[in-house]
Amino acid sequence: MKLHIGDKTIELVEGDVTRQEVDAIVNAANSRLAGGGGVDGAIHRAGGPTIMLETDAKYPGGCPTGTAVITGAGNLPSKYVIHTVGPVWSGGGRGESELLEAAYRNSLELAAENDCRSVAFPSLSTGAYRYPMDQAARIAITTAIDYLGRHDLPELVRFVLFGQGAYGAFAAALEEQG
Ligand code: AR6
Repeated sequence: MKLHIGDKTIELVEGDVTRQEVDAIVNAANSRLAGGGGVDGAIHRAGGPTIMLETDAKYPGGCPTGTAVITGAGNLPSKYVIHTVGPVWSGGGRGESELLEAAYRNSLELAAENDCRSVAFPSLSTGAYRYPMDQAARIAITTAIDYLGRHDLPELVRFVLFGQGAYGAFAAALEEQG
């Protein structure tokens, strides 16, 4: 499923973010950049040890929730991995929506600064961090639409959703906005 915004595109696919041939893929990391399960585990497994060596060397202080950092992509087909940290869901009253929006926005900004034309995101915060999928999908889609409408890069944002539930939530959010 696709939405065109001028000459920009938002695309939804079901699949594995580590397999995407785009300029940058986004990692759903933790604030210590310590690696973990879910997308983070898959990226470090498929990309190899150079990614963690680079985060350790360049970002020893980690990456606070809502911010993003960039590294090379090791053995992955993309050029870069953008590591961002979404919020842990704790009921919605602790600034979770603003932090999730910031994680998407700062990742898009970092992609643009690094001349990335195409970026693939997983659904941030909706696994181990338990953010409700429907609400997270709406934030992801509205933030991407807003960003693409106001900037030259990236030109393509692809959301790579794991399973039909995630795909359905993002498709509903895209239809709501499209
Ligand atoms: N491709 C696309 N989506 C995936 C993939 C994949 N290969 N693997 C899982 N998902 P999570 P979070 C989906 O837990 O909630 C880690 O341990 C998954 O179904 O990866 O932001 C980190 O180190 C879910 O919908 O990220 C952190 O400690 C979504 O991606 C913590 O988990 C995000 O799930 C971050 O938690």
